[in-house]
Amino acid sequence: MWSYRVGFVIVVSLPWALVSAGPAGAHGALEDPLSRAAACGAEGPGQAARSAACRAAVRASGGVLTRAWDDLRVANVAGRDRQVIPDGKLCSGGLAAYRGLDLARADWPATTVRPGARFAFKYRGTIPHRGTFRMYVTKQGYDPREPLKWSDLERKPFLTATDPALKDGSYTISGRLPSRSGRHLIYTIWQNSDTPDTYYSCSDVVFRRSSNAAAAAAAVPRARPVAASRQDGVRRKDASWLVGGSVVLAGCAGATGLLIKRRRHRFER
Ligand SMILES: [Cu+2]
Repeated sequence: MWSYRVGFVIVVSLPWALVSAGPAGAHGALEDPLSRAAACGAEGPGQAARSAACRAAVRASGGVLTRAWDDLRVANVAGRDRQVIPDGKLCSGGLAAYRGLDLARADWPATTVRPGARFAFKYRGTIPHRGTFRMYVTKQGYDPREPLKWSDLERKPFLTATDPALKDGSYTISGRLPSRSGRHLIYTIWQNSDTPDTYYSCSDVVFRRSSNAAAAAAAVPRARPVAASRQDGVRRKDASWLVGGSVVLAGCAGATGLLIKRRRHRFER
């Protein structure tokens, strides 16, 4: 009977342990077109993460940006983004821990895209939520060397999606890119409906008409590196725990951790 109970505890708590083996407090960011946070975070594509812009951003922000690139969220905004998030701080959501993302520079890792083309936007969901995505583009004449202001963005989103499907760990939002030329910024707002949080993402893009766009885009690795590495990270940790032989301990700790995390996630701030 006793061993039956132990077995039950292991079976029930192991999946929880796997979930909580992932990084604490993690939720998402735009990965295609690559956002600044996803580029510069611990799991960003190497070339982008090593860029001068990312190094400067990490220096300015401290460790949080690297560790928690997918946790850029502000509670209780409830659609009042323009009132709550100050001009010049759009990319950090006004959060000091992410201030490096606001650096006004023209060399952020950028994804080359074709104006007006169909595009499958991918938003990595490290912890799934319900909610609405709104994507804005900068007006023609945008200057990346100036701090980003609300007035730099078009008033209306060029694309919105509510509860898009989560596939292979990413929300895919199919739509059409706006018509622009040169370097621009796509600003993504993800307003949750199942938490009080709103997430903010800045993606640098270069609109180019020529079909050489694909070659130029290769300068920045696309979605896969971000998407794959987190999964792998979780599995590796999980395996080492098993090898370590502390399955029961891990299960119980995991279950407790998940409960605590769930509570924190729902009620913090
Ligand atoms: Cu979350």
